[in-house]
Amino acid sequence: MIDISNRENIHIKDKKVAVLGLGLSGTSAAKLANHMGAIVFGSDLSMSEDVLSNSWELMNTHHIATETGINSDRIFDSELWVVSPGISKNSEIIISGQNHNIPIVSEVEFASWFTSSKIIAITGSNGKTTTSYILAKMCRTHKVNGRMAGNMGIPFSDCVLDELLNPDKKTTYILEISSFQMEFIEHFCPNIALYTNITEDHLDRHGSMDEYFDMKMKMIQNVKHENYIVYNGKDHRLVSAFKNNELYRNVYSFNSDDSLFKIYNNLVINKTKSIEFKLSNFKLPGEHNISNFISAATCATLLGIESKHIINVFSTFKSIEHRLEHVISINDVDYINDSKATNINSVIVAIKTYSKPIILILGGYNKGSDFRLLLPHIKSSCVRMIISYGEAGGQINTVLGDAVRSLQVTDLSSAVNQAQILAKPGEIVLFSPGCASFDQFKNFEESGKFFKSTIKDKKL
Ligand code: UMA
Ligand code: ADP
Repeated sequence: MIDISNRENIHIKDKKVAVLGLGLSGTSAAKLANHMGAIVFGSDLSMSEDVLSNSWELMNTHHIATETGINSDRIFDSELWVVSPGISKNSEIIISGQNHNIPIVSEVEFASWFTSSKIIAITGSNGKTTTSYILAKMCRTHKVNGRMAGNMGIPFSDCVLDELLNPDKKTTYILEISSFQMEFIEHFCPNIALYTNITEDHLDRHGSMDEYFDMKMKMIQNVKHENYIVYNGKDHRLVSAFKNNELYRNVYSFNSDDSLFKIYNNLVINKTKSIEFKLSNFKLPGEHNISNFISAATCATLLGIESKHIINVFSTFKSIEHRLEHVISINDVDYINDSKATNINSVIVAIKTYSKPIILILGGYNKGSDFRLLLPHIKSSCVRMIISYGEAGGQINTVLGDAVRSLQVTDLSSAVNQAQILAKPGEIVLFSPGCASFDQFKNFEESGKFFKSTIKDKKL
């Protein structure tokens, strides 16, 4: 077996490395392992078009052996497993790997062995992608080359391989980290770890909030005194984890009294007063996005990024697709695509953002969330009607149906149809599903694109 106990002493050259899962992460990890001289074997249970095409590329372009539609015994003839985030630590295959005493690491852990560039790791239940984009933009200066990677869709292994081929001393990784990616961490140690918030999500995989929180905390299991932790001072779980905790030395909160950035008189101001920025000048809607700007600016300040760059990003950063994205206005009805709102908290912040009457489209595949948590927020918001659809449609209708007018339909197409019929001038149709989209779509991008094209088609 490969000895992975000492990061400086890990050698994979000529060692047998199996990569489990040949989606985005697995394919990239296999290429990185191959580049490092390992004897790589890729294995994926599926025979989907994407997997077959990845497997073909690995075999034909990189001469890496793969198998699809099966995990054969060959994976046990390995000295290390690199696993994709989609494979749970509780799955049968992982348990058998552990029974064979095979060292198992996540793709992010694996990639981190081959770079010494700075890593800013961003996690939380919401705001990871938005904050990563904002921070990456702040980190594009003549001194720093901010590179985004991770859960937003760019495997870390891809970027590390690229860095090995094209070294650049200015590289700083802005890594979006999910709880799935932290299940098998050994040495991963970000220079700055940012926690946006922790609310209910992925309970179908993690089973309980405690387990989900523990996975998020694994991101800092190796931090040293010189590393920084930045956390949301309004999030009670994070406050109790970090406030006055002697385990961690360089801890900064945002959204609290002792933060580097404060909101005063409708301005965002930093401690040294080199930044004073009007809240009304931010181009992203919603209080939660101000929090995203401030948390990114806190990390940028700790990295030594000049104030002028931070201000420049404050004033120019526009929306990201699928997050409170204004699609179109038809007959004075605004259509908003928020398909990335796949948990309850993101729906709460979405409905708080608008002061016009809202027709809210909710539904899809429930990841174990409790829709009752939405009730008080629906009651105090401008939501005048809920249209629910998909696998979770019935559950949503039962839980929220008494609080507000509601209608249950089968699929997203019917939900959009009904919303278009029922919306009056001056109202908003908000697609903020609060669920995953897997029951009818491949992912949130596909459901968001479907929502947008359905509305635009109807306009013609
Ligand atoms: N597989 C097996 N055996 C199993 C389970 C899965 O072979 O027991 C195979 C599947 O057949 C599939 C492959 O593993 O072919 C998929 O691996 P994967 O699900 O890890 O998908 P990747 O394409 O590698 O994408 C992963 C992240 N996916 C998940 O966490 C589920 C992507 O996050 C991420 O963008 C990508 O790595 C690059 O880093 C997606 C996601 O949904 C967007 N993340 C969750 C979220 O944001 O809520 C956490
Ligand atoms: P993530 O990558 O954590 O899923 P995104 O930035 O992609 O986060 O946003 C996902 C959803 O959460 C969107 O609907 C967005 O409007 C909402 N959101 C963004 N930032 C925050 C935040 N700080 N707190 C709560 N919700 C947020």
